[in-house]
Amino acid sequence: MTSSNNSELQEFKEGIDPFNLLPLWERQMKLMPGSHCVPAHWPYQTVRPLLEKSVALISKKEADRRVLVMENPSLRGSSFISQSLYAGQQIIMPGEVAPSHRHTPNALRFVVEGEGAYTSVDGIKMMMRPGDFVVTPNFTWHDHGNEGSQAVVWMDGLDTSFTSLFGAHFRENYSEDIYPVTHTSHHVDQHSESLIYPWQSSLDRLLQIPNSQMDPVHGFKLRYVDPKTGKDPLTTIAAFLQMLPKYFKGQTYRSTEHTVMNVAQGSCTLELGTQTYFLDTHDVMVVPSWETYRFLSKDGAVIFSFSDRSAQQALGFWREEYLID
Ligand code: GTQ
Repeated sequence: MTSSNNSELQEFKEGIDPFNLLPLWERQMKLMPGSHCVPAHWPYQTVRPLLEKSVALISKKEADRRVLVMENPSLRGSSFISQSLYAGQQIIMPGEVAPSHRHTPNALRFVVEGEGAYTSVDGIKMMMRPGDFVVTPNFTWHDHGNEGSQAVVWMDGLDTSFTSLFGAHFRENYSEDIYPVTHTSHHVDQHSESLIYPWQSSLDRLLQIPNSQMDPVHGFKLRYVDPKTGKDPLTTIAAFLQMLPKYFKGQTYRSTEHTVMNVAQGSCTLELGTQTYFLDTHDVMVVPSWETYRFLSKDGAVIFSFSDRSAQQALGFWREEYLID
């Protein structure tokens, strides 16, 4: 190609710009896996005192939901922890109520600490305990309350980024604070089935996995499945519980999903790219798409996580790779 051709081409590119056109051939080969968000870590030791402080500064009523949003450092202003996921830490004090509303995004809760709180989904009131995983399917009415004597903290996970992407974010408040309760559940029954996954039974299932089925990357890992549909509990989000045994030294791995981890018990080290993170109990970590990582754990750990794998698999995009160290 001659240089006159090159300058003609340059001129051409500039000439088409006002028509909102651009040459695909300059861009196509640059598309590859990986994401615009970055790995980030929220130690509970940092977050917990700040939640406490927010309690003193704003009432639940004023706040509606008293939540500290965990926003990805490279997506400031978006309120998202990754391009595809939202995560927040919610605190509710004894006697408080978070008023009923509904919205198109799907939501999940993972209870971090405290007893006596409930979440009510379309009138099914479910008492929650630490480690419980609770689902709020899209457009169901939900309010939360704390009838106990302790502060209760849980992590919220939502797929708000999908409703934003599709321009389909609808929300409305219920006419009263509390949606009429039709059923109260202290344990899983036919009403709450597929909405609450209690900690103890999930942990028991995890501990029953034979040693021979330990994964070299993830240790012992289970994916939550909706007992009614056999599918992921949320249309976009998959959720997991995994256990790294003591002295675990994992193999390196990457996948196209964005994962939010919450350490339920114990601690571990996460080597991610060139960085090393020490994840203590209740810490939150976000791992972006296609970042290589591996787990190490001296004392053992149980980790709850959620990711956009459900949406990616439904769309046929999801890929994973076990890397040779
Ligand atoms: O508790 O309903 O963190 O609607 C963000 C949006 C929590 C909730 C969040 C919500 C909620």
